[in-house]
This record gives sequence, structure tokens and C-alpha cells, in this order.
Amino acid sequence: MKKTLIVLAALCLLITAVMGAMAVSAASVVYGDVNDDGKINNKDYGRLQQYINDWEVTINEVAADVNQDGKVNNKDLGRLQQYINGWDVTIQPEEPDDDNIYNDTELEWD
Ligand SMILES: [Ca+2]
Ligand SMILES: [Ca+2]
Repeated sequence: MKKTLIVLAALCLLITAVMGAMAVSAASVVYGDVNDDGKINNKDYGRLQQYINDWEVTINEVAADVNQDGKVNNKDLGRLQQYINGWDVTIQPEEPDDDNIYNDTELEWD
């Protein structure tokens, strides 16, 4: 039984570490910068609109998924429009709180 718990704890730590690494690599993406020019503006909105309407345009699909649901669709277009219009919407993933990733883990089963 104890062994199982230790394995589970190790797995949890591993998953936490992997997710932390993924969050760091994801942070280099500028969400909303659909056309990859470093700015988020109406050009990105227009490009995304074309993409959703099946035009043959190139977009950064990771950056275009501004609500991070794994799909690029009208929801992202709406969110991007709100962002460009100055609405209080989030198009970036939450920054990981590095201080808490390892300190929160307390092993209480001995
Ligand atoms: Ca852009
Ligand atoms: Ca999406």
C-alpha cells in the first residue's frame, strides 16, 4: 500500500514538472497574434475571420486559440474582437506560480 502511495506521489511530481515545462514553453506564444507580426490588432482579427471562413490563409493556430479550448472557431474570433476593442477579457493563459509548484507538496503518509 505504501509503495503505491509513493509511486502515486512520484507520478504527481512528474506531472507537475511536465506541466510546468509546458506552461513555460506556451508562454512564448503571443495569444491573439494570429498573423505572427508581434502585434495584436485588427489585422489579426481579419486574418482569423478569413481562416474561419475557409479562406486559404496562414495563421498561427496556437496563438489563434485565444480561449485555449483546443479549437479555432468563432468563439476565438469573438474573444479577440473584445480584446482589440479594449474589453476586459483574457487571451493569455494564466502564468504559473513557480514558487508554489514544489513547496505545496507535503508528504503526510508515514
Ligand atoms: Ca498580429
Ligand atoms: Ca478556441
